[in-house]
Amino acid sequence: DSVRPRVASTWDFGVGANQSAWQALQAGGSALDAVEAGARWAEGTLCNSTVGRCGYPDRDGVLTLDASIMDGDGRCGAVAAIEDIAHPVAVARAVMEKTPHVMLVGAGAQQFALEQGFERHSLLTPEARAAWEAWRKTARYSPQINAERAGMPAAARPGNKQNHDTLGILALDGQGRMAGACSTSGMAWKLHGRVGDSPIVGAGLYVDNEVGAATASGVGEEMIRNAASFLVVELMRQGRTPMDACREAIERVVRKRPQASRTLQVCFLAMNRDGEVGAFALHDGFVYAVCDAGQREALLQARSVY
Ligand code: SD4
Repeated sequence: DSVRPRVASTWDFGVGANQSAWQALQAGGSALDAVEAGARWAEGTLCNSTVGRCGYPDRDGVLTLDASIMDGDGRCGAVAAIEDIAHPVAVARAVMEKTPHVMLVGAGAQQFALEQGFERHSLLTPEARAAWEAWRKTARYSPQINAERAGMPAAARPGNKQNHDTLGILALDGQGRMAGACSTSGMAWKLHGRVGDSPIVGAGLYVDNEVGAATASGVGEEMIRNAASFLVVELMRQGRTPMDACREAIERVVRKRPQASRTLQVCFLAMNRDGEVGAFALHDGFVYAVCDAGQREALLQARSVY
């Protein structure tokens, strides 16, 4: 039987990411090419304060980006806290394919990107800088992802009331190969040097062709604490459906930190090797996009604990 290709991405902008990924598949690309194309689209197109060039900066006004990419054979690459490079997911892929390493960070990641021919651009937009300056007036350092970000009320951002927008994308291609990618500017006003879950294999992303793939969005510290995307894949390995695996991982987050879980968001998206997609979130409001030959723009609401 030939496999039915499918792509799934986090949040409402996942529809656009899926379309780019789908085009890559249709052009003969692999699942890996597809997730890179989807993440590149998000990095290059979105102006949403948490992915790529329009991301909000850290506490010191510096925009630092995290990204990872992984395929179903366990090949993976990541960059963390990289500055002034527009496509961190592509650098992550270069780390995977052109170095013996898995992750490069900060100045070293940027140096590698420049050596690979990526261009250096200042990515901080005037809007992001203005938001940072507004935040600095109070400079309350408690980056709660469910709170409206300074200067941007949730109501101004329809369809995304939870207000955190890491792109996580998963793909299955016609040969049955799986891949995933993540790209984010992390949490606004984070401490300089803070790294979230998105570039950490097993936390923000995990892919295993034998089982399936998972990715996450929300407060990355919780994903790291729980090796969460790995956990979701392992739960699928034990026979859970993608949704049940995501739900159980969310329950694990709650059990570990019941108090904190009331005020922060955690969301998982998973796909098994048959292309079945599921999701679950801690709080209401997580949406995800699914694309296959039959449906190109499906946007689904994840169930949640609260
Ligand atoms: C992080 N998981 O860096 C990311 C945050 C996120 O939109 O989802 N932001 O913790």
